[in-house]
Amino acid sequence: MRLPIVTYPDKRLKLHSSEVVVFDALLHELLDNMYETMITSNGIGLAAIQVAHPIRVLIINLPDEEGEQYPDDLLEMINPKIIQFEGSTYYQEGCLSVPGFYEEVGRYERLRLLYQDRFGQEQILDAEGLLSVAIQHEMDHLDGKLFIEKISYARRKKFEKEYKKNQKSKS
Ligand code: QAP
Ligand code: CO
Repeated sequence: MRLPIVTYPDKRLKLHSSEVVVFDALLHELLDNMYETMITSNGIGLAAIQVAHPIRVLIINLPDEEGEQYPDDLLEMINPKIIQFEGSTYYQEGCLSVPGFYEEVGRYERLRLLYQDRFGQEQILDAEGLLSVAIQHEMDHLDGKLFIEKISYARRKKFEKEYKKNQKSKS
């Protein structure tokens, strides 16, 4: 089932998401619904809070070199924690909760993280490049942060003006 996406400036996006302690069929259903929602919205990453569930769950499905997304490449991360990071990188980010806006954001280049899979099993992962960027973007959602809060003041003001203008022309 496709779920409605919570969009900026909805205050729910500022919520701190809670740790997941129960890894049951309801969690699996949420993960499956998040996947359908992300794919049908042309997304590559989604956090549970973006579909109104304030729990520490995120999914990422990066396209391959040909730009194709495969379900086999889906990463489901529950209660992720960064245990090591190094370097820095800039990437033009977007977000399903801030449709139509893209901006350069600074991130760590490489990460090592711990997380749990849908069955509660502990996993360890080394990530770099786009995967590292996507993980940091989605993990920020778990702490109520959006990528637009990481851009410069001048760009943020420009964003707010343009975004409000677009909202008006839609309604
Ligand atoms: C987060 O972003 C991310 O504005 C995922 O009209 C950001 O899936 C991962 C999207 C940067 C890696 C690097 C945005 C779709 C999707 C839009 C997304 C839009 C339609 C964004
Ligand atoms: Co986002």
